[in-house]
Amino acid sequence: MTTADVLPSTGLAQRALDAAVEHLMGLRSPEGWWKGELQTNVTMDAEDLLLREFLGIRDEDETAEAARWIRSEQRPDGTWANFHGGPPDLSTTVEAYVALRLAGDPVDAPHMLAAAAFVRQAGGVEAARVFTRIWLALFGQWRWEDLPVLPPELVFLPPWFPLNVYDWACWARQTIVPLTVVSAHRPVRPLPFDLAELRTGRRTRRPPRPGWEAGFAALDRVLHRYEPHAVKGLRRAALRRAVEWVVARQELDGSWGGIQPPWVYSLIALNLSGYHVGHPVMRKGIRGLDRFTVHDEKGRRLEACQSPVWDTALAVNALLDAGVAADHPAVVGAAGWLLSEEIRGPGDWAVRRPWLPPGGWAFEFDNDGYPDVDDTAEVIIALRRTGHTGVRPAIDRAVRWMAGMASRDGGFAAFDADNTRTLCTKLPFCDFGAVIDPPSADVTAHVVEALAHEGHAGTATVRRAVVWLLKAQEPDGSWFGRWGANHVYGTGAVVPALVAAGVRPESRAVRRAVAWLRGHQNDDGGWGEDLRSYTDPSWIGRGASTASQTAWALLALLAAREERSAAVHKGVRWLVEHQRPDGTWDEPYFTGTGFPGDFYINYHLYRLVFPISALGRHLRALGGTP
Ligand code: R01
Repeated sequence: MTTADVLPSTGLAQRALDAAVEHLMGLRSPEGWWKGELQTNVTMDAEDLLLREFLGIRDEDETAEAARWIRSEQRPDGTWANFHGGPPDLSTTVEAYVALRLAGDPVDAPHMLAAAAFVRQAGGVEAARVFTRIWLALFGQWRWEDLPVLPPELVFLPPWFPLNVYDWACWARQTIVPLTVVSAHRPVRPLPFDLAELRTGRRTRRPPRPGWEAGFAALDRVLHRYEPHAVKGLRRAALRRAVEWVVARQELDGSWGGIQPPWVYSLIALNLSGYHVGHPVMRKGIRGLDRFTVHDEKGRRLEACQSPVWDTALAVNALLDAGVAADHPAVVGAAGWLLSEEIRGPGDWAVRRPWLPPGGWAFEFDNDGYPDVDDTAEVIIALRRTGHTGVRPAIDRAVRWMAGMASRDGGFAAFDADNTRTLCTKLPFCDFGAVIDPPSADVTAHVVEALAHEGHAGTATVRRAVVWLLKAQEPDGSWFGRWGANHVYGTGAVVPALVAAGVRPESRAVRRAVAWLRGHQNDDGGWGEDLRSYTDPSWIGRGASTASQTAWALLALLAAREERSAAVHKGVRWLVEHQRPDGTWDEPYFTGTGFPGDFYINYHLYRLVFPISALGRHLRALGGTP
């Protein structure tokens, strides 16, 4: 087959690009930012109802709307998954079922019988994750005695002591501190019904592995015996300190960390600590949830988090890749808005980097205590490319902050430096999600790309990061994707970064990556990687083609100077042929990763911004426009 056989005329690619750009322009907010929905799973919606029930503020209309959404996500077998097309998830199904019971769905309705049957067959609530059983304990449906102990005295451990709160990833830290308060109170606010139909009476959890896990299991038994006798003065002081820690971290929008788990557990912890629902802190927290609520024809649902800074940076980069002029009002408006979002104050990151002046950007509208390296890198790239005057001081502060966030091994993580204490992962409490924030290839790649654009390719920071990336390359030539699915995302991030830093497209590392991408292109010309690849290696690089993953593969191949290859032309053709008449793409599959194995995200803008970047760079490489 010759290249000409698979070459979609550049005219078709250009038309697809123009339509996509027009669609993206139409999604711009009046303030200049972009924000696509951040879709996750129904635990968000179930827990929202449970939170409101616990606080005594649950509203029947809200409940009915949330229940409508939850029912619409149930599959024919009665189960719920954590991502589109995913396997049934026990904990998610338990939580969705409890929420529907709260909404009044009868236990003998077919959809409820099917859900309960699956729960029992999968081991019952006894086998559900710790978070799910905490929700049940709040309502007297699980014994607090049968949950791992998490003492609030944790907040007294100094930052050098193992398992102190700064050893935890920021998202876990902000979740755990309020939960220590909640579990010290052991509250029970009964439900008007029982959940006997979800129990098996069996203990099905795997016994702790010898070593740390077994040690912690023994420690947990000791703590359980200590709990009723907790030294009163110490316990009171610990609770006071934990509550102060939580209150000090509420954001302007009422959230905690801009993410749902710390938010709901902080509201519960404060309520148990004497904060009435009418207290200003509580009111702001509860009202803030409204801004994270989406209403449409399928009902009412909550975003786990919001991504305006991330989406705006990606949108600006996409528009510039498409050849939109830097003085276009959309680019000017976005740059101005991004500048207004710069973080100038301290945050928890300073515990590990106390000498480092602040700077950078967070992912959300309001998460001023938690700028992240990934967003900072993408915003630096976007602002620099606008060439606007006035962006320089913010970029300079961001570059200094970001470079200072290198971990000891030379790689970069999302929120903290040297957050690598694997001991945290061994606690019986930690059966869900990532609880530490070690360096990853995708974040390190974004930093390398940003610093290379800034002319820092020769600095020790970038050289060490490049070495880190080269060492992290998998034997098959790909890179693991921590925050996007999966090796296609990692490889799509690393190859452009290496080339930007001066690694030659002909180098062995880049050639091996190109070979991996070629070897995993689908017959239809696209790329896709199923989220099951995180738990089952046979899925690595395999899955139904999606627009965002096809674009990531193309971005790597284009950086590797493969613009005239059959692989690129077939990939471009996939994008052209699968575009909707309105200029965007359908993408039911989730391609974003919150926590490998446990928590996934469908970023609704990914299907649009990444194809725009890929088509734009493709056309530029072929020497047409722009
Ligand atoms: C969660 C949870 O809901 C959640 C929500 C969002 C994130 C973290 C970082 C970034 C930024 C984006 C989203 N970038 C590093 C990535 C860019 C692509 C993480 C988690 C669920 C359960 C628990 C998130 Br426990 C805690 C949080």
